[in-house]
Amino acid sequence: MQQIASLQQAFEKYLQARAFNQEPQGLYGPADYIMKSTGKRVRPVLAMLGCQIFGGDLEKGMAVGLAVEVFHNFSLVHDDIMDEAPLRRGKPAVHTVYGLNAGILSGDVMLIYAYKFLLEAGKPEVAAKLVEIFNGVAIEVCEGQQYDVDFETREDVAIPEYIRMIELKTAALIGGALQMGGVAAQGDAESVSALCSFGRSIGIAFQLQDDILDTFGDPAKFGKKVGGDIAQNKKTFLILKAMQLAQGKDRERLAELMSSYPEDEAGKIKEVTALLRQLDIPQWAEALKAKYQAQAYEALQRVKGDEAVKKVLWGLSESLMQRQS
Ligand code: GRG
Repeated sequence: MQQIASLQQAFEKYLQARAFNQEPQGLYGPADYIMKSTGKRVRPVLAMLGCQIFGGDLEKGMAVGLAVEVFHNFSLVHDDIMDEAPLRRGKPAVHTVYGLNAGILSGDVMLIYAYKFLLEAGKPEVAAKLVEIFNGVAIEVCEGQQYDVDFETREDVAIPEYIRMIELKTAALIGGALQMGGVAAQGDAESVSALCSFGRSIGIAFQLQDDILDTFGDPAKFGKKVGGDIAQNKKTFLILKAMQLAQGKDRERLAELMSSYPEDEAGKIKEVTALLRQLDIPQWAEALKAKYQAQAYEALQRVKGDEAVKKVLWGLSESLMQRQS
């Protein structure tokens, strides 16, 4: 999609002029490493489109986008530490290269820079509103992360609880990127709120796709270890639905595997994945994604803004639902 590629390029240029090639290297090196690894830049593009829908200046959308992308990358650094994940975006994770302490401190400074960049996105009254939204989102992301951790050792997680968790952990920031782009452009409150709802629904579907890729993705494309969620006993939708559908011995075996850390991790991943396929879990996950995609479409219809930009946004959301990385 040409429009998206040119927004990504504009953002890369904007980013290069700002973050994080500076001293001391021990602090900024890891931040520079993660920011330069090739993410999809979904959130900055959403912030830019959220701004453009209301006729806002692209520069403001990029400022919001930079804050959001730095925050997102900070959260990835800390998430990989917490999950002991070795890979991110097809490369060794920050803590693998630089160590734990560097990952923690670099992540911390990135969070502070996210605020610094956000304050540059508008005049003081707009910046104050942006910070207020950003604080709400950051708190939600922290809460979602904690639920995610809690769920690893719980055996009674219900699907609506899981959906709420991913809304906090992932969708809040996707909705927030669009909302803050809209606020930077001083869009009308009702439409900005509908845009945020659109982003939240897309964000839930986006995380469901992430869950699908984590188990069924192509290791060469995904950029993270495939099967990581299973290894870690994450109670994703895939597992929760399988626990609902499985019967008898299969159900017992699934529960046993998803509450243990056997030495043969690869064997566990293989066995759980086969059980999920047998229960048609990929189709169930696709159907749930489609439900949130439909909710998103309904919310986008309520946004009063540039129809051409709305079309681009819809195209982007459709391509994200099919993504392989
Ligand atoms: C908010 C203070 C504070 C702390 C953060 C570590 C943590 C608490 C939260 C983790 C949140 C997290 C990592 C959620 C996962 C979101 C997700 C789906 C990431 C993958 O996003 P993509 O596919 O990644 O957009 P790229 O690599 O393209 O940027």
